[in-house]
Amino acid sequence: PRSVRVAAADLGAASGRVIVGEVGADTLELRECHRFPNRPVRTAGTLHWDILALYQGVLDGLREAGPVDGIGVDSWAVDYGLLDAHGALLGNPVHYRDERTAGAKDNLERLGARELYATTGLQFLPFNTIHQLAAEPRLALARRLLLIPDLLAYWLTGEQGAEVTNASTTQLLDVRTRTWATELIARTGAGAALFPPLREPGEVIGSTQDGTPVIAVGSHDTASAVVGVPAQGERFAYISCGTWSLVGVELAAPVLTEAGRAANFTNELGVDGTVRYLRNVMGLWLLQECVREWGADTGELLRAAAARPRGAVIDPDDPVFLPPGDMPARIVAACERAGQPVPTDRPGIVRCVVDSLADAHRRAVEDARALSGKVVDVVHIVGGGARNSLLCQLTADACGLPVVAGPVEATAIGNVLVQARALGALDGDLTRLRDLIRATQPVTRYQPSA
Ligand code: LRH
Repeated sequence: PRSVRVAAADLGAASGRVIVGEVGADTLELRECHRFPNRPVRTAGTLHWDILALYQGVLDGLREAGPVDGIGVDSWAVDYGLLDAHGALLGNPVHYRDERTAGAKDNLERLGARELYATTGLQFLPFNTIHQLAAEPRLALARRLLLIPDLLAYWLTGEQGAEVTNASTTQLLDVRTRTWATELIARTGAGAALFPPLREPGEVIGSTQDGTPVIAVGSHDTASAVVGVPAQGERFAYISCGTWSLVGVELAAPVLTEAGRAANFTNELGVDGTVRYLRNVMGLWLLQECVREWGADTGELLRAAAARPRGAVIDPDDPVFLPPGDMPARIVAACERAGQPVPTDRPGIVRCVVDSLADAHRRAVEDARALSGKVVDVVHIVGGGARNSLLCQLTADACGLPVVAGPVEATAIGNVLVQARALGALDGDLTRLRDLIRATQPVTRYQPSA
């Protein structure tokens, strides 16, 4: 097997990056070429993604990367661009945190919550694509819907398609067959032709103008992050911890039980035919929004919070925390509503956020074990949250399990490795890819304190 050099474009809710990975049979080296902010823009009351700025950021990063053997794109899930009959974009993609999905619960009841779960296996989140489409004024003008990474791949190659791991987050996919749920799509009023042919990670999408192949990866960032978990064996849970904490286990087949639906557990599709059985926990969004409001330094806040005792604990998954803005005040109000001691300063609020997240991590890990029957001996934390030593230690304590933290760039690593395998630099299954990550990337271990 030869070694390859590939570029991973990874767009998160807070920032985007292009990372070059050099991969051989026993080597994995990463270099960040470019990082750029992702700043949503509100116009005429609607919150949008600045998609052209993000695409420009990807192009700048690819230029910086120089010649590569492949390019892979991943991003956050559920959001999309609509194209007209000429393939032109119909307006800026709307942000999943926009309030247009206020009627999502009604839409869920209209479609039948149980039936929807039986087909799609997806937890209720108000911003699932299926609910966004119910509030989509441009639908009648649209000929194609492309999810964000598919839209960027289309601009790079001219080819339209839907990568399956991300398509599974639309709630319009049949989780058992990994194909579009055509009957369900018909019931939403959207035409079947809106949805392009599906592709699996590892397929070549097309090539850029200069002839570089663009390769489908787990284009849902969380799918790539789970590939990037440096686990040994099967008995692990993962927390992909960034703006969201995605907490769950990897399974060979979906779990479509009523208990799982009631616990709001989701069956998202993973790379190599796997299922990501997980729950969305609100994640570092709570902290990011406090930091944005205060204009403060995250590291200093966390050090100050670590010196405080455990105080107020709230439910971080309360939908009141979903929209942007005014986060410290909303956290204080939640403490009051819950009859908790009310934090009076910034370190107190941060401590409350971190304790609340650690508890939510524990609930999700316990539910994942109980609902799937999977044995869990260790919890892996990957993504930006792996840097947050207070959160990692409190999660180990809450779960009563060792936590292995890192890599921070697990998503880009998953993206890089799926490309490298498709190009022939590696062979084997996810275990083989994870062995390589374990052999090359440092991690930090946290033991639960008694
Ligand atoms: C994390 C993520 C998550 C989705 C959310 C919309 O970036 O992709 O898995 O639920 O964004």
